[in-house]
Amino acid sequence: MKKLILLALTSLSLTAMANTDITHFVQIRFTALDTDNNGSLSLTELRGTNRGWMTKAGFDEAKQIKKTEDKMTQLDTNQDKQVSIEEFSVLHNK
Ligand SMILES: [Ca+2]
Ligand SMILES: [Ca+2]
Repeated sequence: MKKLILLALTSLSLTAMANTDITHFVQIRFTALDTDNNGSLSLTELRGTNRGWMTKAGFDEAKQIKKTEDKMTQLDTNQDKQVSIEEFSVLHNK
């Protein structure tokens, strides 16, 4: 019985987490990618987000770089060649 309550509580708090704070999730993800901790993502740092699935998809090096540059252009709304957390969060707010 105790175990059941605990389980119910756990799933409740998980649901709450998923609903409340996308921003928190973005923050964690952003910080993980921002390897030089300057508060924005460079093309190289952004490439880290894409390398995994692109390699899996069988894209070669040149195609991966091109795709990452496209992504950068798409996200970098103020065109300073850096993706800020605000720009990055657009990805997760769709
Ligand atoms: Ca950075
Ligand atoms: Ca920017």
